[in-house]
Amino acid sequence: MSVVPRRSIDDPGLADEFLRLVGDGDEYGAVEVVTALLDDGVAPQRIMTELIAGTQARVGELWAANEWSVAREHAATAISERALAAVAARTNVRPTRGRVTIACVDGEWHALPTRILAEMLRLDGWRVDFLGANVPGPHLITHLHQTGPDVVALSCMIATRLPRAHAAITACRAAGVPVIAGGRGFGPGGRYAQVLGADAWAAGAEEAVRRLARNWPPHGQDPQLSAFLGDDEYTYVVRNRGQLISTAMSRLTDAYPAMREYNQRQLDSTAEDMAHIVDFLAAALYVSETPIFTDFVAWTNSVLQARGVPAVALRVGLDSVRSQLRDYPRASAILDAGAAEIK
Ligand code: B12
Repeated sequence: MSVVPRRSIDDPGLADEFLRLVGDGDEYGAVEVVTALLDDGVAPQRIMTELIAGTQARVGELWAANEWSVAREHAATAISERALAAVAARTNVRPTRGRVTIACVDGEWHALPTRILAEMLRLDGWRVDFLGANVPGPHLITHLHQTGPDVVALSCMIATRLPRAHAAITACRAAGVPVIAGGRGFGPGGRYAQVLGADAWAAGAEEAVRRLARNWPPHGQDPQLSAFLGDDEYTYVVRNRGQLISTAMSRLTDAYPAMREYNQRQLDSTAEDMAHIVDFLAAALYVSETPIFTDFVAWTNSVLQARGVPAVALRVGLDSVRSQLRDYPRASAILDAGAAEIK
């Protein structure tokens, strides 16, 4: 009789093996690993939060360090999704708790973290309506009216989506459904979630499971509800987004002559970076939190440096937006704080 070695999630080398499988596009291999772990009695929750989520974080680091291409990251994520689906297919828990709607805010494409959350809540006995990526606010509200959930779990992984998250949170609460927020877009410790009026925040799926199992809905102090936090500076930046980006692009070409040699792909990605500068600035103005912008600049600086782009290019990019916003003191101060991040 052959003895198949038992697999433990704590095996040294397992995380590297799984990373290699997703990085090589080995879908069957990745599914075999998670299936073998389930066969050996490893809790599905641990496979999802430790192995799959942990691997995705490493995928992100490899992409940011320019070691993996965007295509390799996309392929790896698709395989992680497949492995997650294989784990979910092996579990079957009858709902014993309430009903939860899970959605990514408008313009938010990071669906995998919410998929993990969905499976974790299902395993804890929730009936889950998983709406996935990029859910426009009005459609979310229609869904709530049709299904009557006890809670909405709203994800925002990128801070640029915070104004939309605020609109969604406000609309859900106005429809009488409390909101738990999550995702790194809500900032360290979820501090922006509180500013935007969410009823609760959780750092990850495990914490969300615990949070929703106890004392839900929350009976704490009602956070202040306001439909809109933007001021005239925020409104100006959002209304003139296209103009700010295109003017910045032409000023950038004058100030940074190396750009004249750029091919179309390089020009496109520079335009994308300029768009991010404007969008993160708008989010920082909306929430009145400079760190939203400074964290983004520090992160962009490291990503660009990993790709051999000199720091001066980002500095010039910030200047070319700032010179258009001289009459806007809050925006200028945020841009200055961003520039100070570029070492
Ligand atoms: C895969 C991926 C993508 C894929 C997503 C595909 C998909 N189907 O999900 C695609 C290609 C679409 C993508 C696009 C972008 N991405 Co991306 N992406 C990632 C990556 C590599 C993995 C994401 C993931 O699955 N993580 C695994 C999960 C499980 O990790 P987690 O965050 O710990 O998840 C927990 C919590 O977030 C929490 N949670 C999440 N939502 C909610 C909701 C509730 C209610 C609760 C309670 C909890 C909760 O629970 C989760 C489970 O425990 C991350 C890197 C990373 N470290 O995460 C970057 C990352 C998130 N992306 C990033 C960026 C910048 C982008 C882009 C802007 C890139 C670009 N230049 O276009 C775009 C933005 C698209 C958009 N508007 O949404 C940055 C964000 C940095 C920042 N400044 O905030 C990251 C961190 C990469 C990096 N290392 O820098 N991305």
